[in-house]
Amino acid sequence: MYTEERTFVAIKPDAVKRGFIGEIIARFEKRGYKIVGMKMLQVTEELAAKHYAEHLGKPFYPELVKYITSGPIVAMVFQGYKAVQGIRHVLGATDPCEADVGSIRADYGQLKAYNVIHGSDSVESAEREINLYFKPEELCTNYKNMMEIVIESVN
Ligand code: IDP
Ligand code: MG
Repeated sequence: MYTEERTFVAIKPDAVKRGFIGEIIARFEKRGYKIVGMKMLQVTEELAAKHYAEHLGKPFYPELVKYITSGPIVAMVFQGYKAVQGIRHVLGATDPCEADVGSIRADYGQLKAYNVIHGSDSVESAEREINLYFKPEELCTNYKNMMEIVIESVN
């Protein structure tokens, strides 16, 4: 009845350096998404090239690779009902100037080139990105989060 999806989210290096890891994760937790994977890592140029392969050749590509490799990121997998679409909405539009007020990119960002956070744009992209950043054994589903408990309690 409630079909759950998984999506990949990365807190980008600018937000890590500015000290917003906790605030950003709290927004997803409050909404009820279940964290099934989380780690801090330094993205290599090789990993950046795989992650952003669709943008190779675009004018902003060199700056994008420089940005995502400029310091550690926090990589996460969230699970929940319509998680891909719902999390993209919490992120806001790619350009913080166009993002809805209250979204992460609007609240923490200013420039399209340094837009704070990444989230998968489809279920297919999510699967590809999760597999790029996580091994299957790094994903934990063997606990219930508050949203699952709420849904169970009313069914
Ligand atoms: P998305 O992150 O909202 O899915 P994409 O179009 O997939 O947006 O672009 C990937 C990332 O590349 C963006 O999050 C942003 O960091 C960067 N980017 C996209 N378009 C531009 C641009 O026009 N100038 C500079 N950076 C850009
Ligand atoms: Mg994208």
